Amino acid sequence: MATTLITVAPTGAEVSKRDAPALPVTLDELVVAAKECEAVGASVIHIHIRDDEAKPTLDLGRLKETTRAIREGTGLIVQLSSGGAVTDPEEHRLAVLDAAPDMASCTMGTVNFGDDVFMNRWAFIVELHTRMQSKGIVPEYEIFDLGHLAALERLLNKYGLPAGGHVHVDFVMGVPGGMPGTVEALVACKAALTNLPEGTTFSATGIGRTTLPVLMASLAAGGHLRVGMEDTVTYARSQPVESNAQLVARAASFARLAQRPPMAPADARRLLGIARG
Ligand code: KMH
Ligand code: ZN
Repeated sequence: MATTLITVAPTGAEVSKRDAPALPVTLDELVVAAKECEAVGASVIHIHIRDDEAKPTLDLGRLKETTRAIREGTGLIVQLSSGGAVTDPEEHRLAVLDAAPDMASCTMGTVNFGDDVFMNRWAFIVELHTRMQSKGIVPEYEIFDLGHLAALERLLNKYGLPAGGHVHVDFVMGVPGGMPGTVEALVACKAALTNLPEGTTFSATGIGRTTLPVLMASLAAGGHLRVGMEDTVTYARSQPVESNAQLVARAASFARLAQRPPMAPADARRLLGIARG
């Protein structure tokens, strides 16, 4: 039976603990959230970490400690964010790879990001992709706009397949400045995958109120899912998210209804080409 890869993005770099008290910001909170999310159907965790003041950080020591703790406490695939916060310099974002995660995100182009700019120059993308190839880290290519898929085609044609040989992309939809979180945009992205290697898989996430339409559209289109408090802190109108597991459990229920139940981490490793068992 076909299954659904569910990625949880529990923290992100933008939401503040004050605005969302359930946001996991300490290592202990993150490990608890990871265990709860694994229990209800997640197989990948997309990680941003915070410092002692709950501000986003790319501190390498903390990233290594976090990677170790999630591996000790769960069977989840550890995907570190190389995107960080919009203020993070490129060298710090590249250094994330030195924490030796199973996966790292790799955003395929610059995008307006609310009032900010999330900068991803071509030369930076190439550096990230080729360093991941040499370190055996599997990328998840983050697609904020249709043109990012054309950039990915160019990247793979010029620099070859990623570590593990499998291409997996994540459509991040509904960011103010990126593509909208609509069925039409998702269908356009899916159509553009025909220019990428055969077998390319996709997941999708909708920011804020686009969470549910994007989730349902992705399932209907044969895609996988990403959910979490990085992307939405509202479960329903006037109802704050209680935990990341609440969002994963809802995604898993939709996936079961679609006859594509959650994928086990071991199957996700095989699909994504991750060597570590
Ligand atoms: N926080 C955003 C600026 C990623 O994790 O790779 C970038 C982001 C993408 O979240
Ligand atoms: Zn992220």
